[in-house]
Amino acid sequence: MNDSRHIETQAIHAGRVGDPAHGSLATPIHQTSTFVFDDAAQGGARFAGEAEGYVYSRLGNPTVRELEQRMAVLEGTDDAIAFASGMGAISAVLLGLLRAGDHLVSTAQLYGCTHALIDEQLRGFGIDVTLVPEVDEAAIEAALTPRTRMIYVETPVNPRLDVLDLGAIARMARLRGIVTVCDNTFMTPVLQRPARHGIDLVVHSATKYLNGHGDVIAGVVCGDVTRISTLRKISLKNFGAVLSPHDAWLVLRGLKTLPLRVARHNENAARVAAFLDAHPAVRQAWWPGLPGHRARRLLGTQMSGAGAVIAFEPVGGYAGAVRFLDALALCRRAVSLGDVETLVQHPASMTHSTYTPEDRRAAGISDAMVRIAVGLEHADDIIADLDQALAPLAGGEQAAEGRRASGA
Ligand code: 4LM
Repeated sequence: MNDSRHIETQAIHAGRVGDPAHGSLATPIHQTSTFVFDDAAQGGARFAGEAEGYVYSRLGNPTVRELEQRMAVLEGTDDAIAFASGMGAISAVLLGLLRAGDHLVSTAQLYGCTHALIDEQLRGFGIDVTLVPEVDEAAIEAALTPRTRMIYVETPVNPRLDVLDLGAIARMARLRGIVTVCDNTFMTPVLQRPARHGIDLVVHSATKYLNGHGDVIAGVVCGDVTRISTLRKISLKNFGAVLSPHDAWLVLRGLKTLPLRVARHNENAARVAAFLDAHPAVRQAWWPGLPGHRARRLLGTQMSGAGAVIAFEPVGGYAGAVRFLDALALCRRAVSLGDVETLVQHPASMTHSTYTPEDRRAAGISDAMVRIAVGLEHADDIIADLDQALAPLAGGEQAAEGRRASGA
C-alpha cells in the first residue's frame, strides 16, 4: 500500500478504517461474529464478492482489517492478512500454497515449531523438503530443483541469529519462478523490510515486537493482492486460524510505539551483547551487531539495526546454563521475545526441544546455549542481573583454572 510518510507516522496512522459514525480517536473493537444484511440480495452479493461489505468475522472484520492495512503499509506490500498466531500465519502460507509433489527449500535452523511443521507435517503430506545445514544463500541455491516451489527463510534465524542476504535469495527465486517467504519476526519492518529486497511474502509472529507487551498471540502475512486473496479464500476461510478483533486491537495499540520500542530494545541489546561478549563466564555470544558476526555485512544495507535477541553459551555446558537461568532475579525465565520484559530461555529444552538432539546439533544449537530477548528495563539493571547470575560460573571457571594451574 502506498504511503510515503515516515515509519513513526505509519505505525500510528496507516490503514485507518476509522469510525465515521462517532469519530472516536481509538479504533473501535468490532466484537461481532457476523454482520447483518439489509436484504437477501445484499447478502448474496457480498458472498459472491459482487458487493463490498462484511459477511462473517472468519472472513473479515473491520478492526482486524485495520491491522492488516497498517501492516501492509509498514512492510511495503500491497496487502496483508492477520491470523490467530504466528504459526497460524506460517501454516496458512505453507499449507495454502504448497501441494503434494512440490519441493520446499529452507534451513536446518529455524524456530522450533516452524521446523517441526516443515520437517514432519509437510513431509507427511507428500511435500518434498530440503533443509540446508548452513544458513547460507549458496547452500540454498544448490538445493533448488525444477520442482522447487518455495524458499522459506528466517533472518536473523531463531535462535542463533545467523543471517541471509534476502536480495540474493529473491534473485535466485525470481529466475526460476519460485515463491519466497521471509519470517521477519526478529527484525520487524522498523529494521528490515524484506519486500524491498524482492521477497514475495513476509510473515510475522505479531505476538512478539509488533504487539510488544506479552499479552497477545497473533500472526500476519504481508504480500501481493493475489497471494493474500488466496490465503484469505483458502487458508483463513477453510483452516480458520482467525484473529479475534480484541487481539487485533491490542496489536494495533502496540504498533503505535513500535519504532520507539525497537530503538530502545536495540540500544539495550548493544550494551548487553558487549557485556556478555567480554564476560569471563561466557564462552561465546551471538548478536548481529558484535564484531565478527556474519550479519555485519548486512547491517546498514538489509538491516538498519541488529535487533534485541542475543544467544550465548556460558561456561560449564548444560549445567552452567541451568545454573545461570535459575539465578536470574529481574529477567524472566520465559520463552517468547519482543516484550517489554527481558525474557531468557534455554532453546535446547524449550523453543527448540521439538528437534531431535542430532538435528539440534546439526543446526548449531548446543545444550549450553541460552537466548536472551532484551527488554525495555534500564540496561544497567538488566546487566546487573545477568552479572550476578553469571558470577558463580565465573568463580567456578576461575577456580577450575586455578586447579588446572596448580595441577590439582
Ligand atoms: C520463541 N517464537 O522463539 P506464535 N516465527 C518466529 C518465532 O520465533 C515464533 C513464531 C514464528 C517463540 C515462541 C515461544 C521466528 C515463536 C511463532 O507463537 O505462533 O505467535 O509465533 O520464543
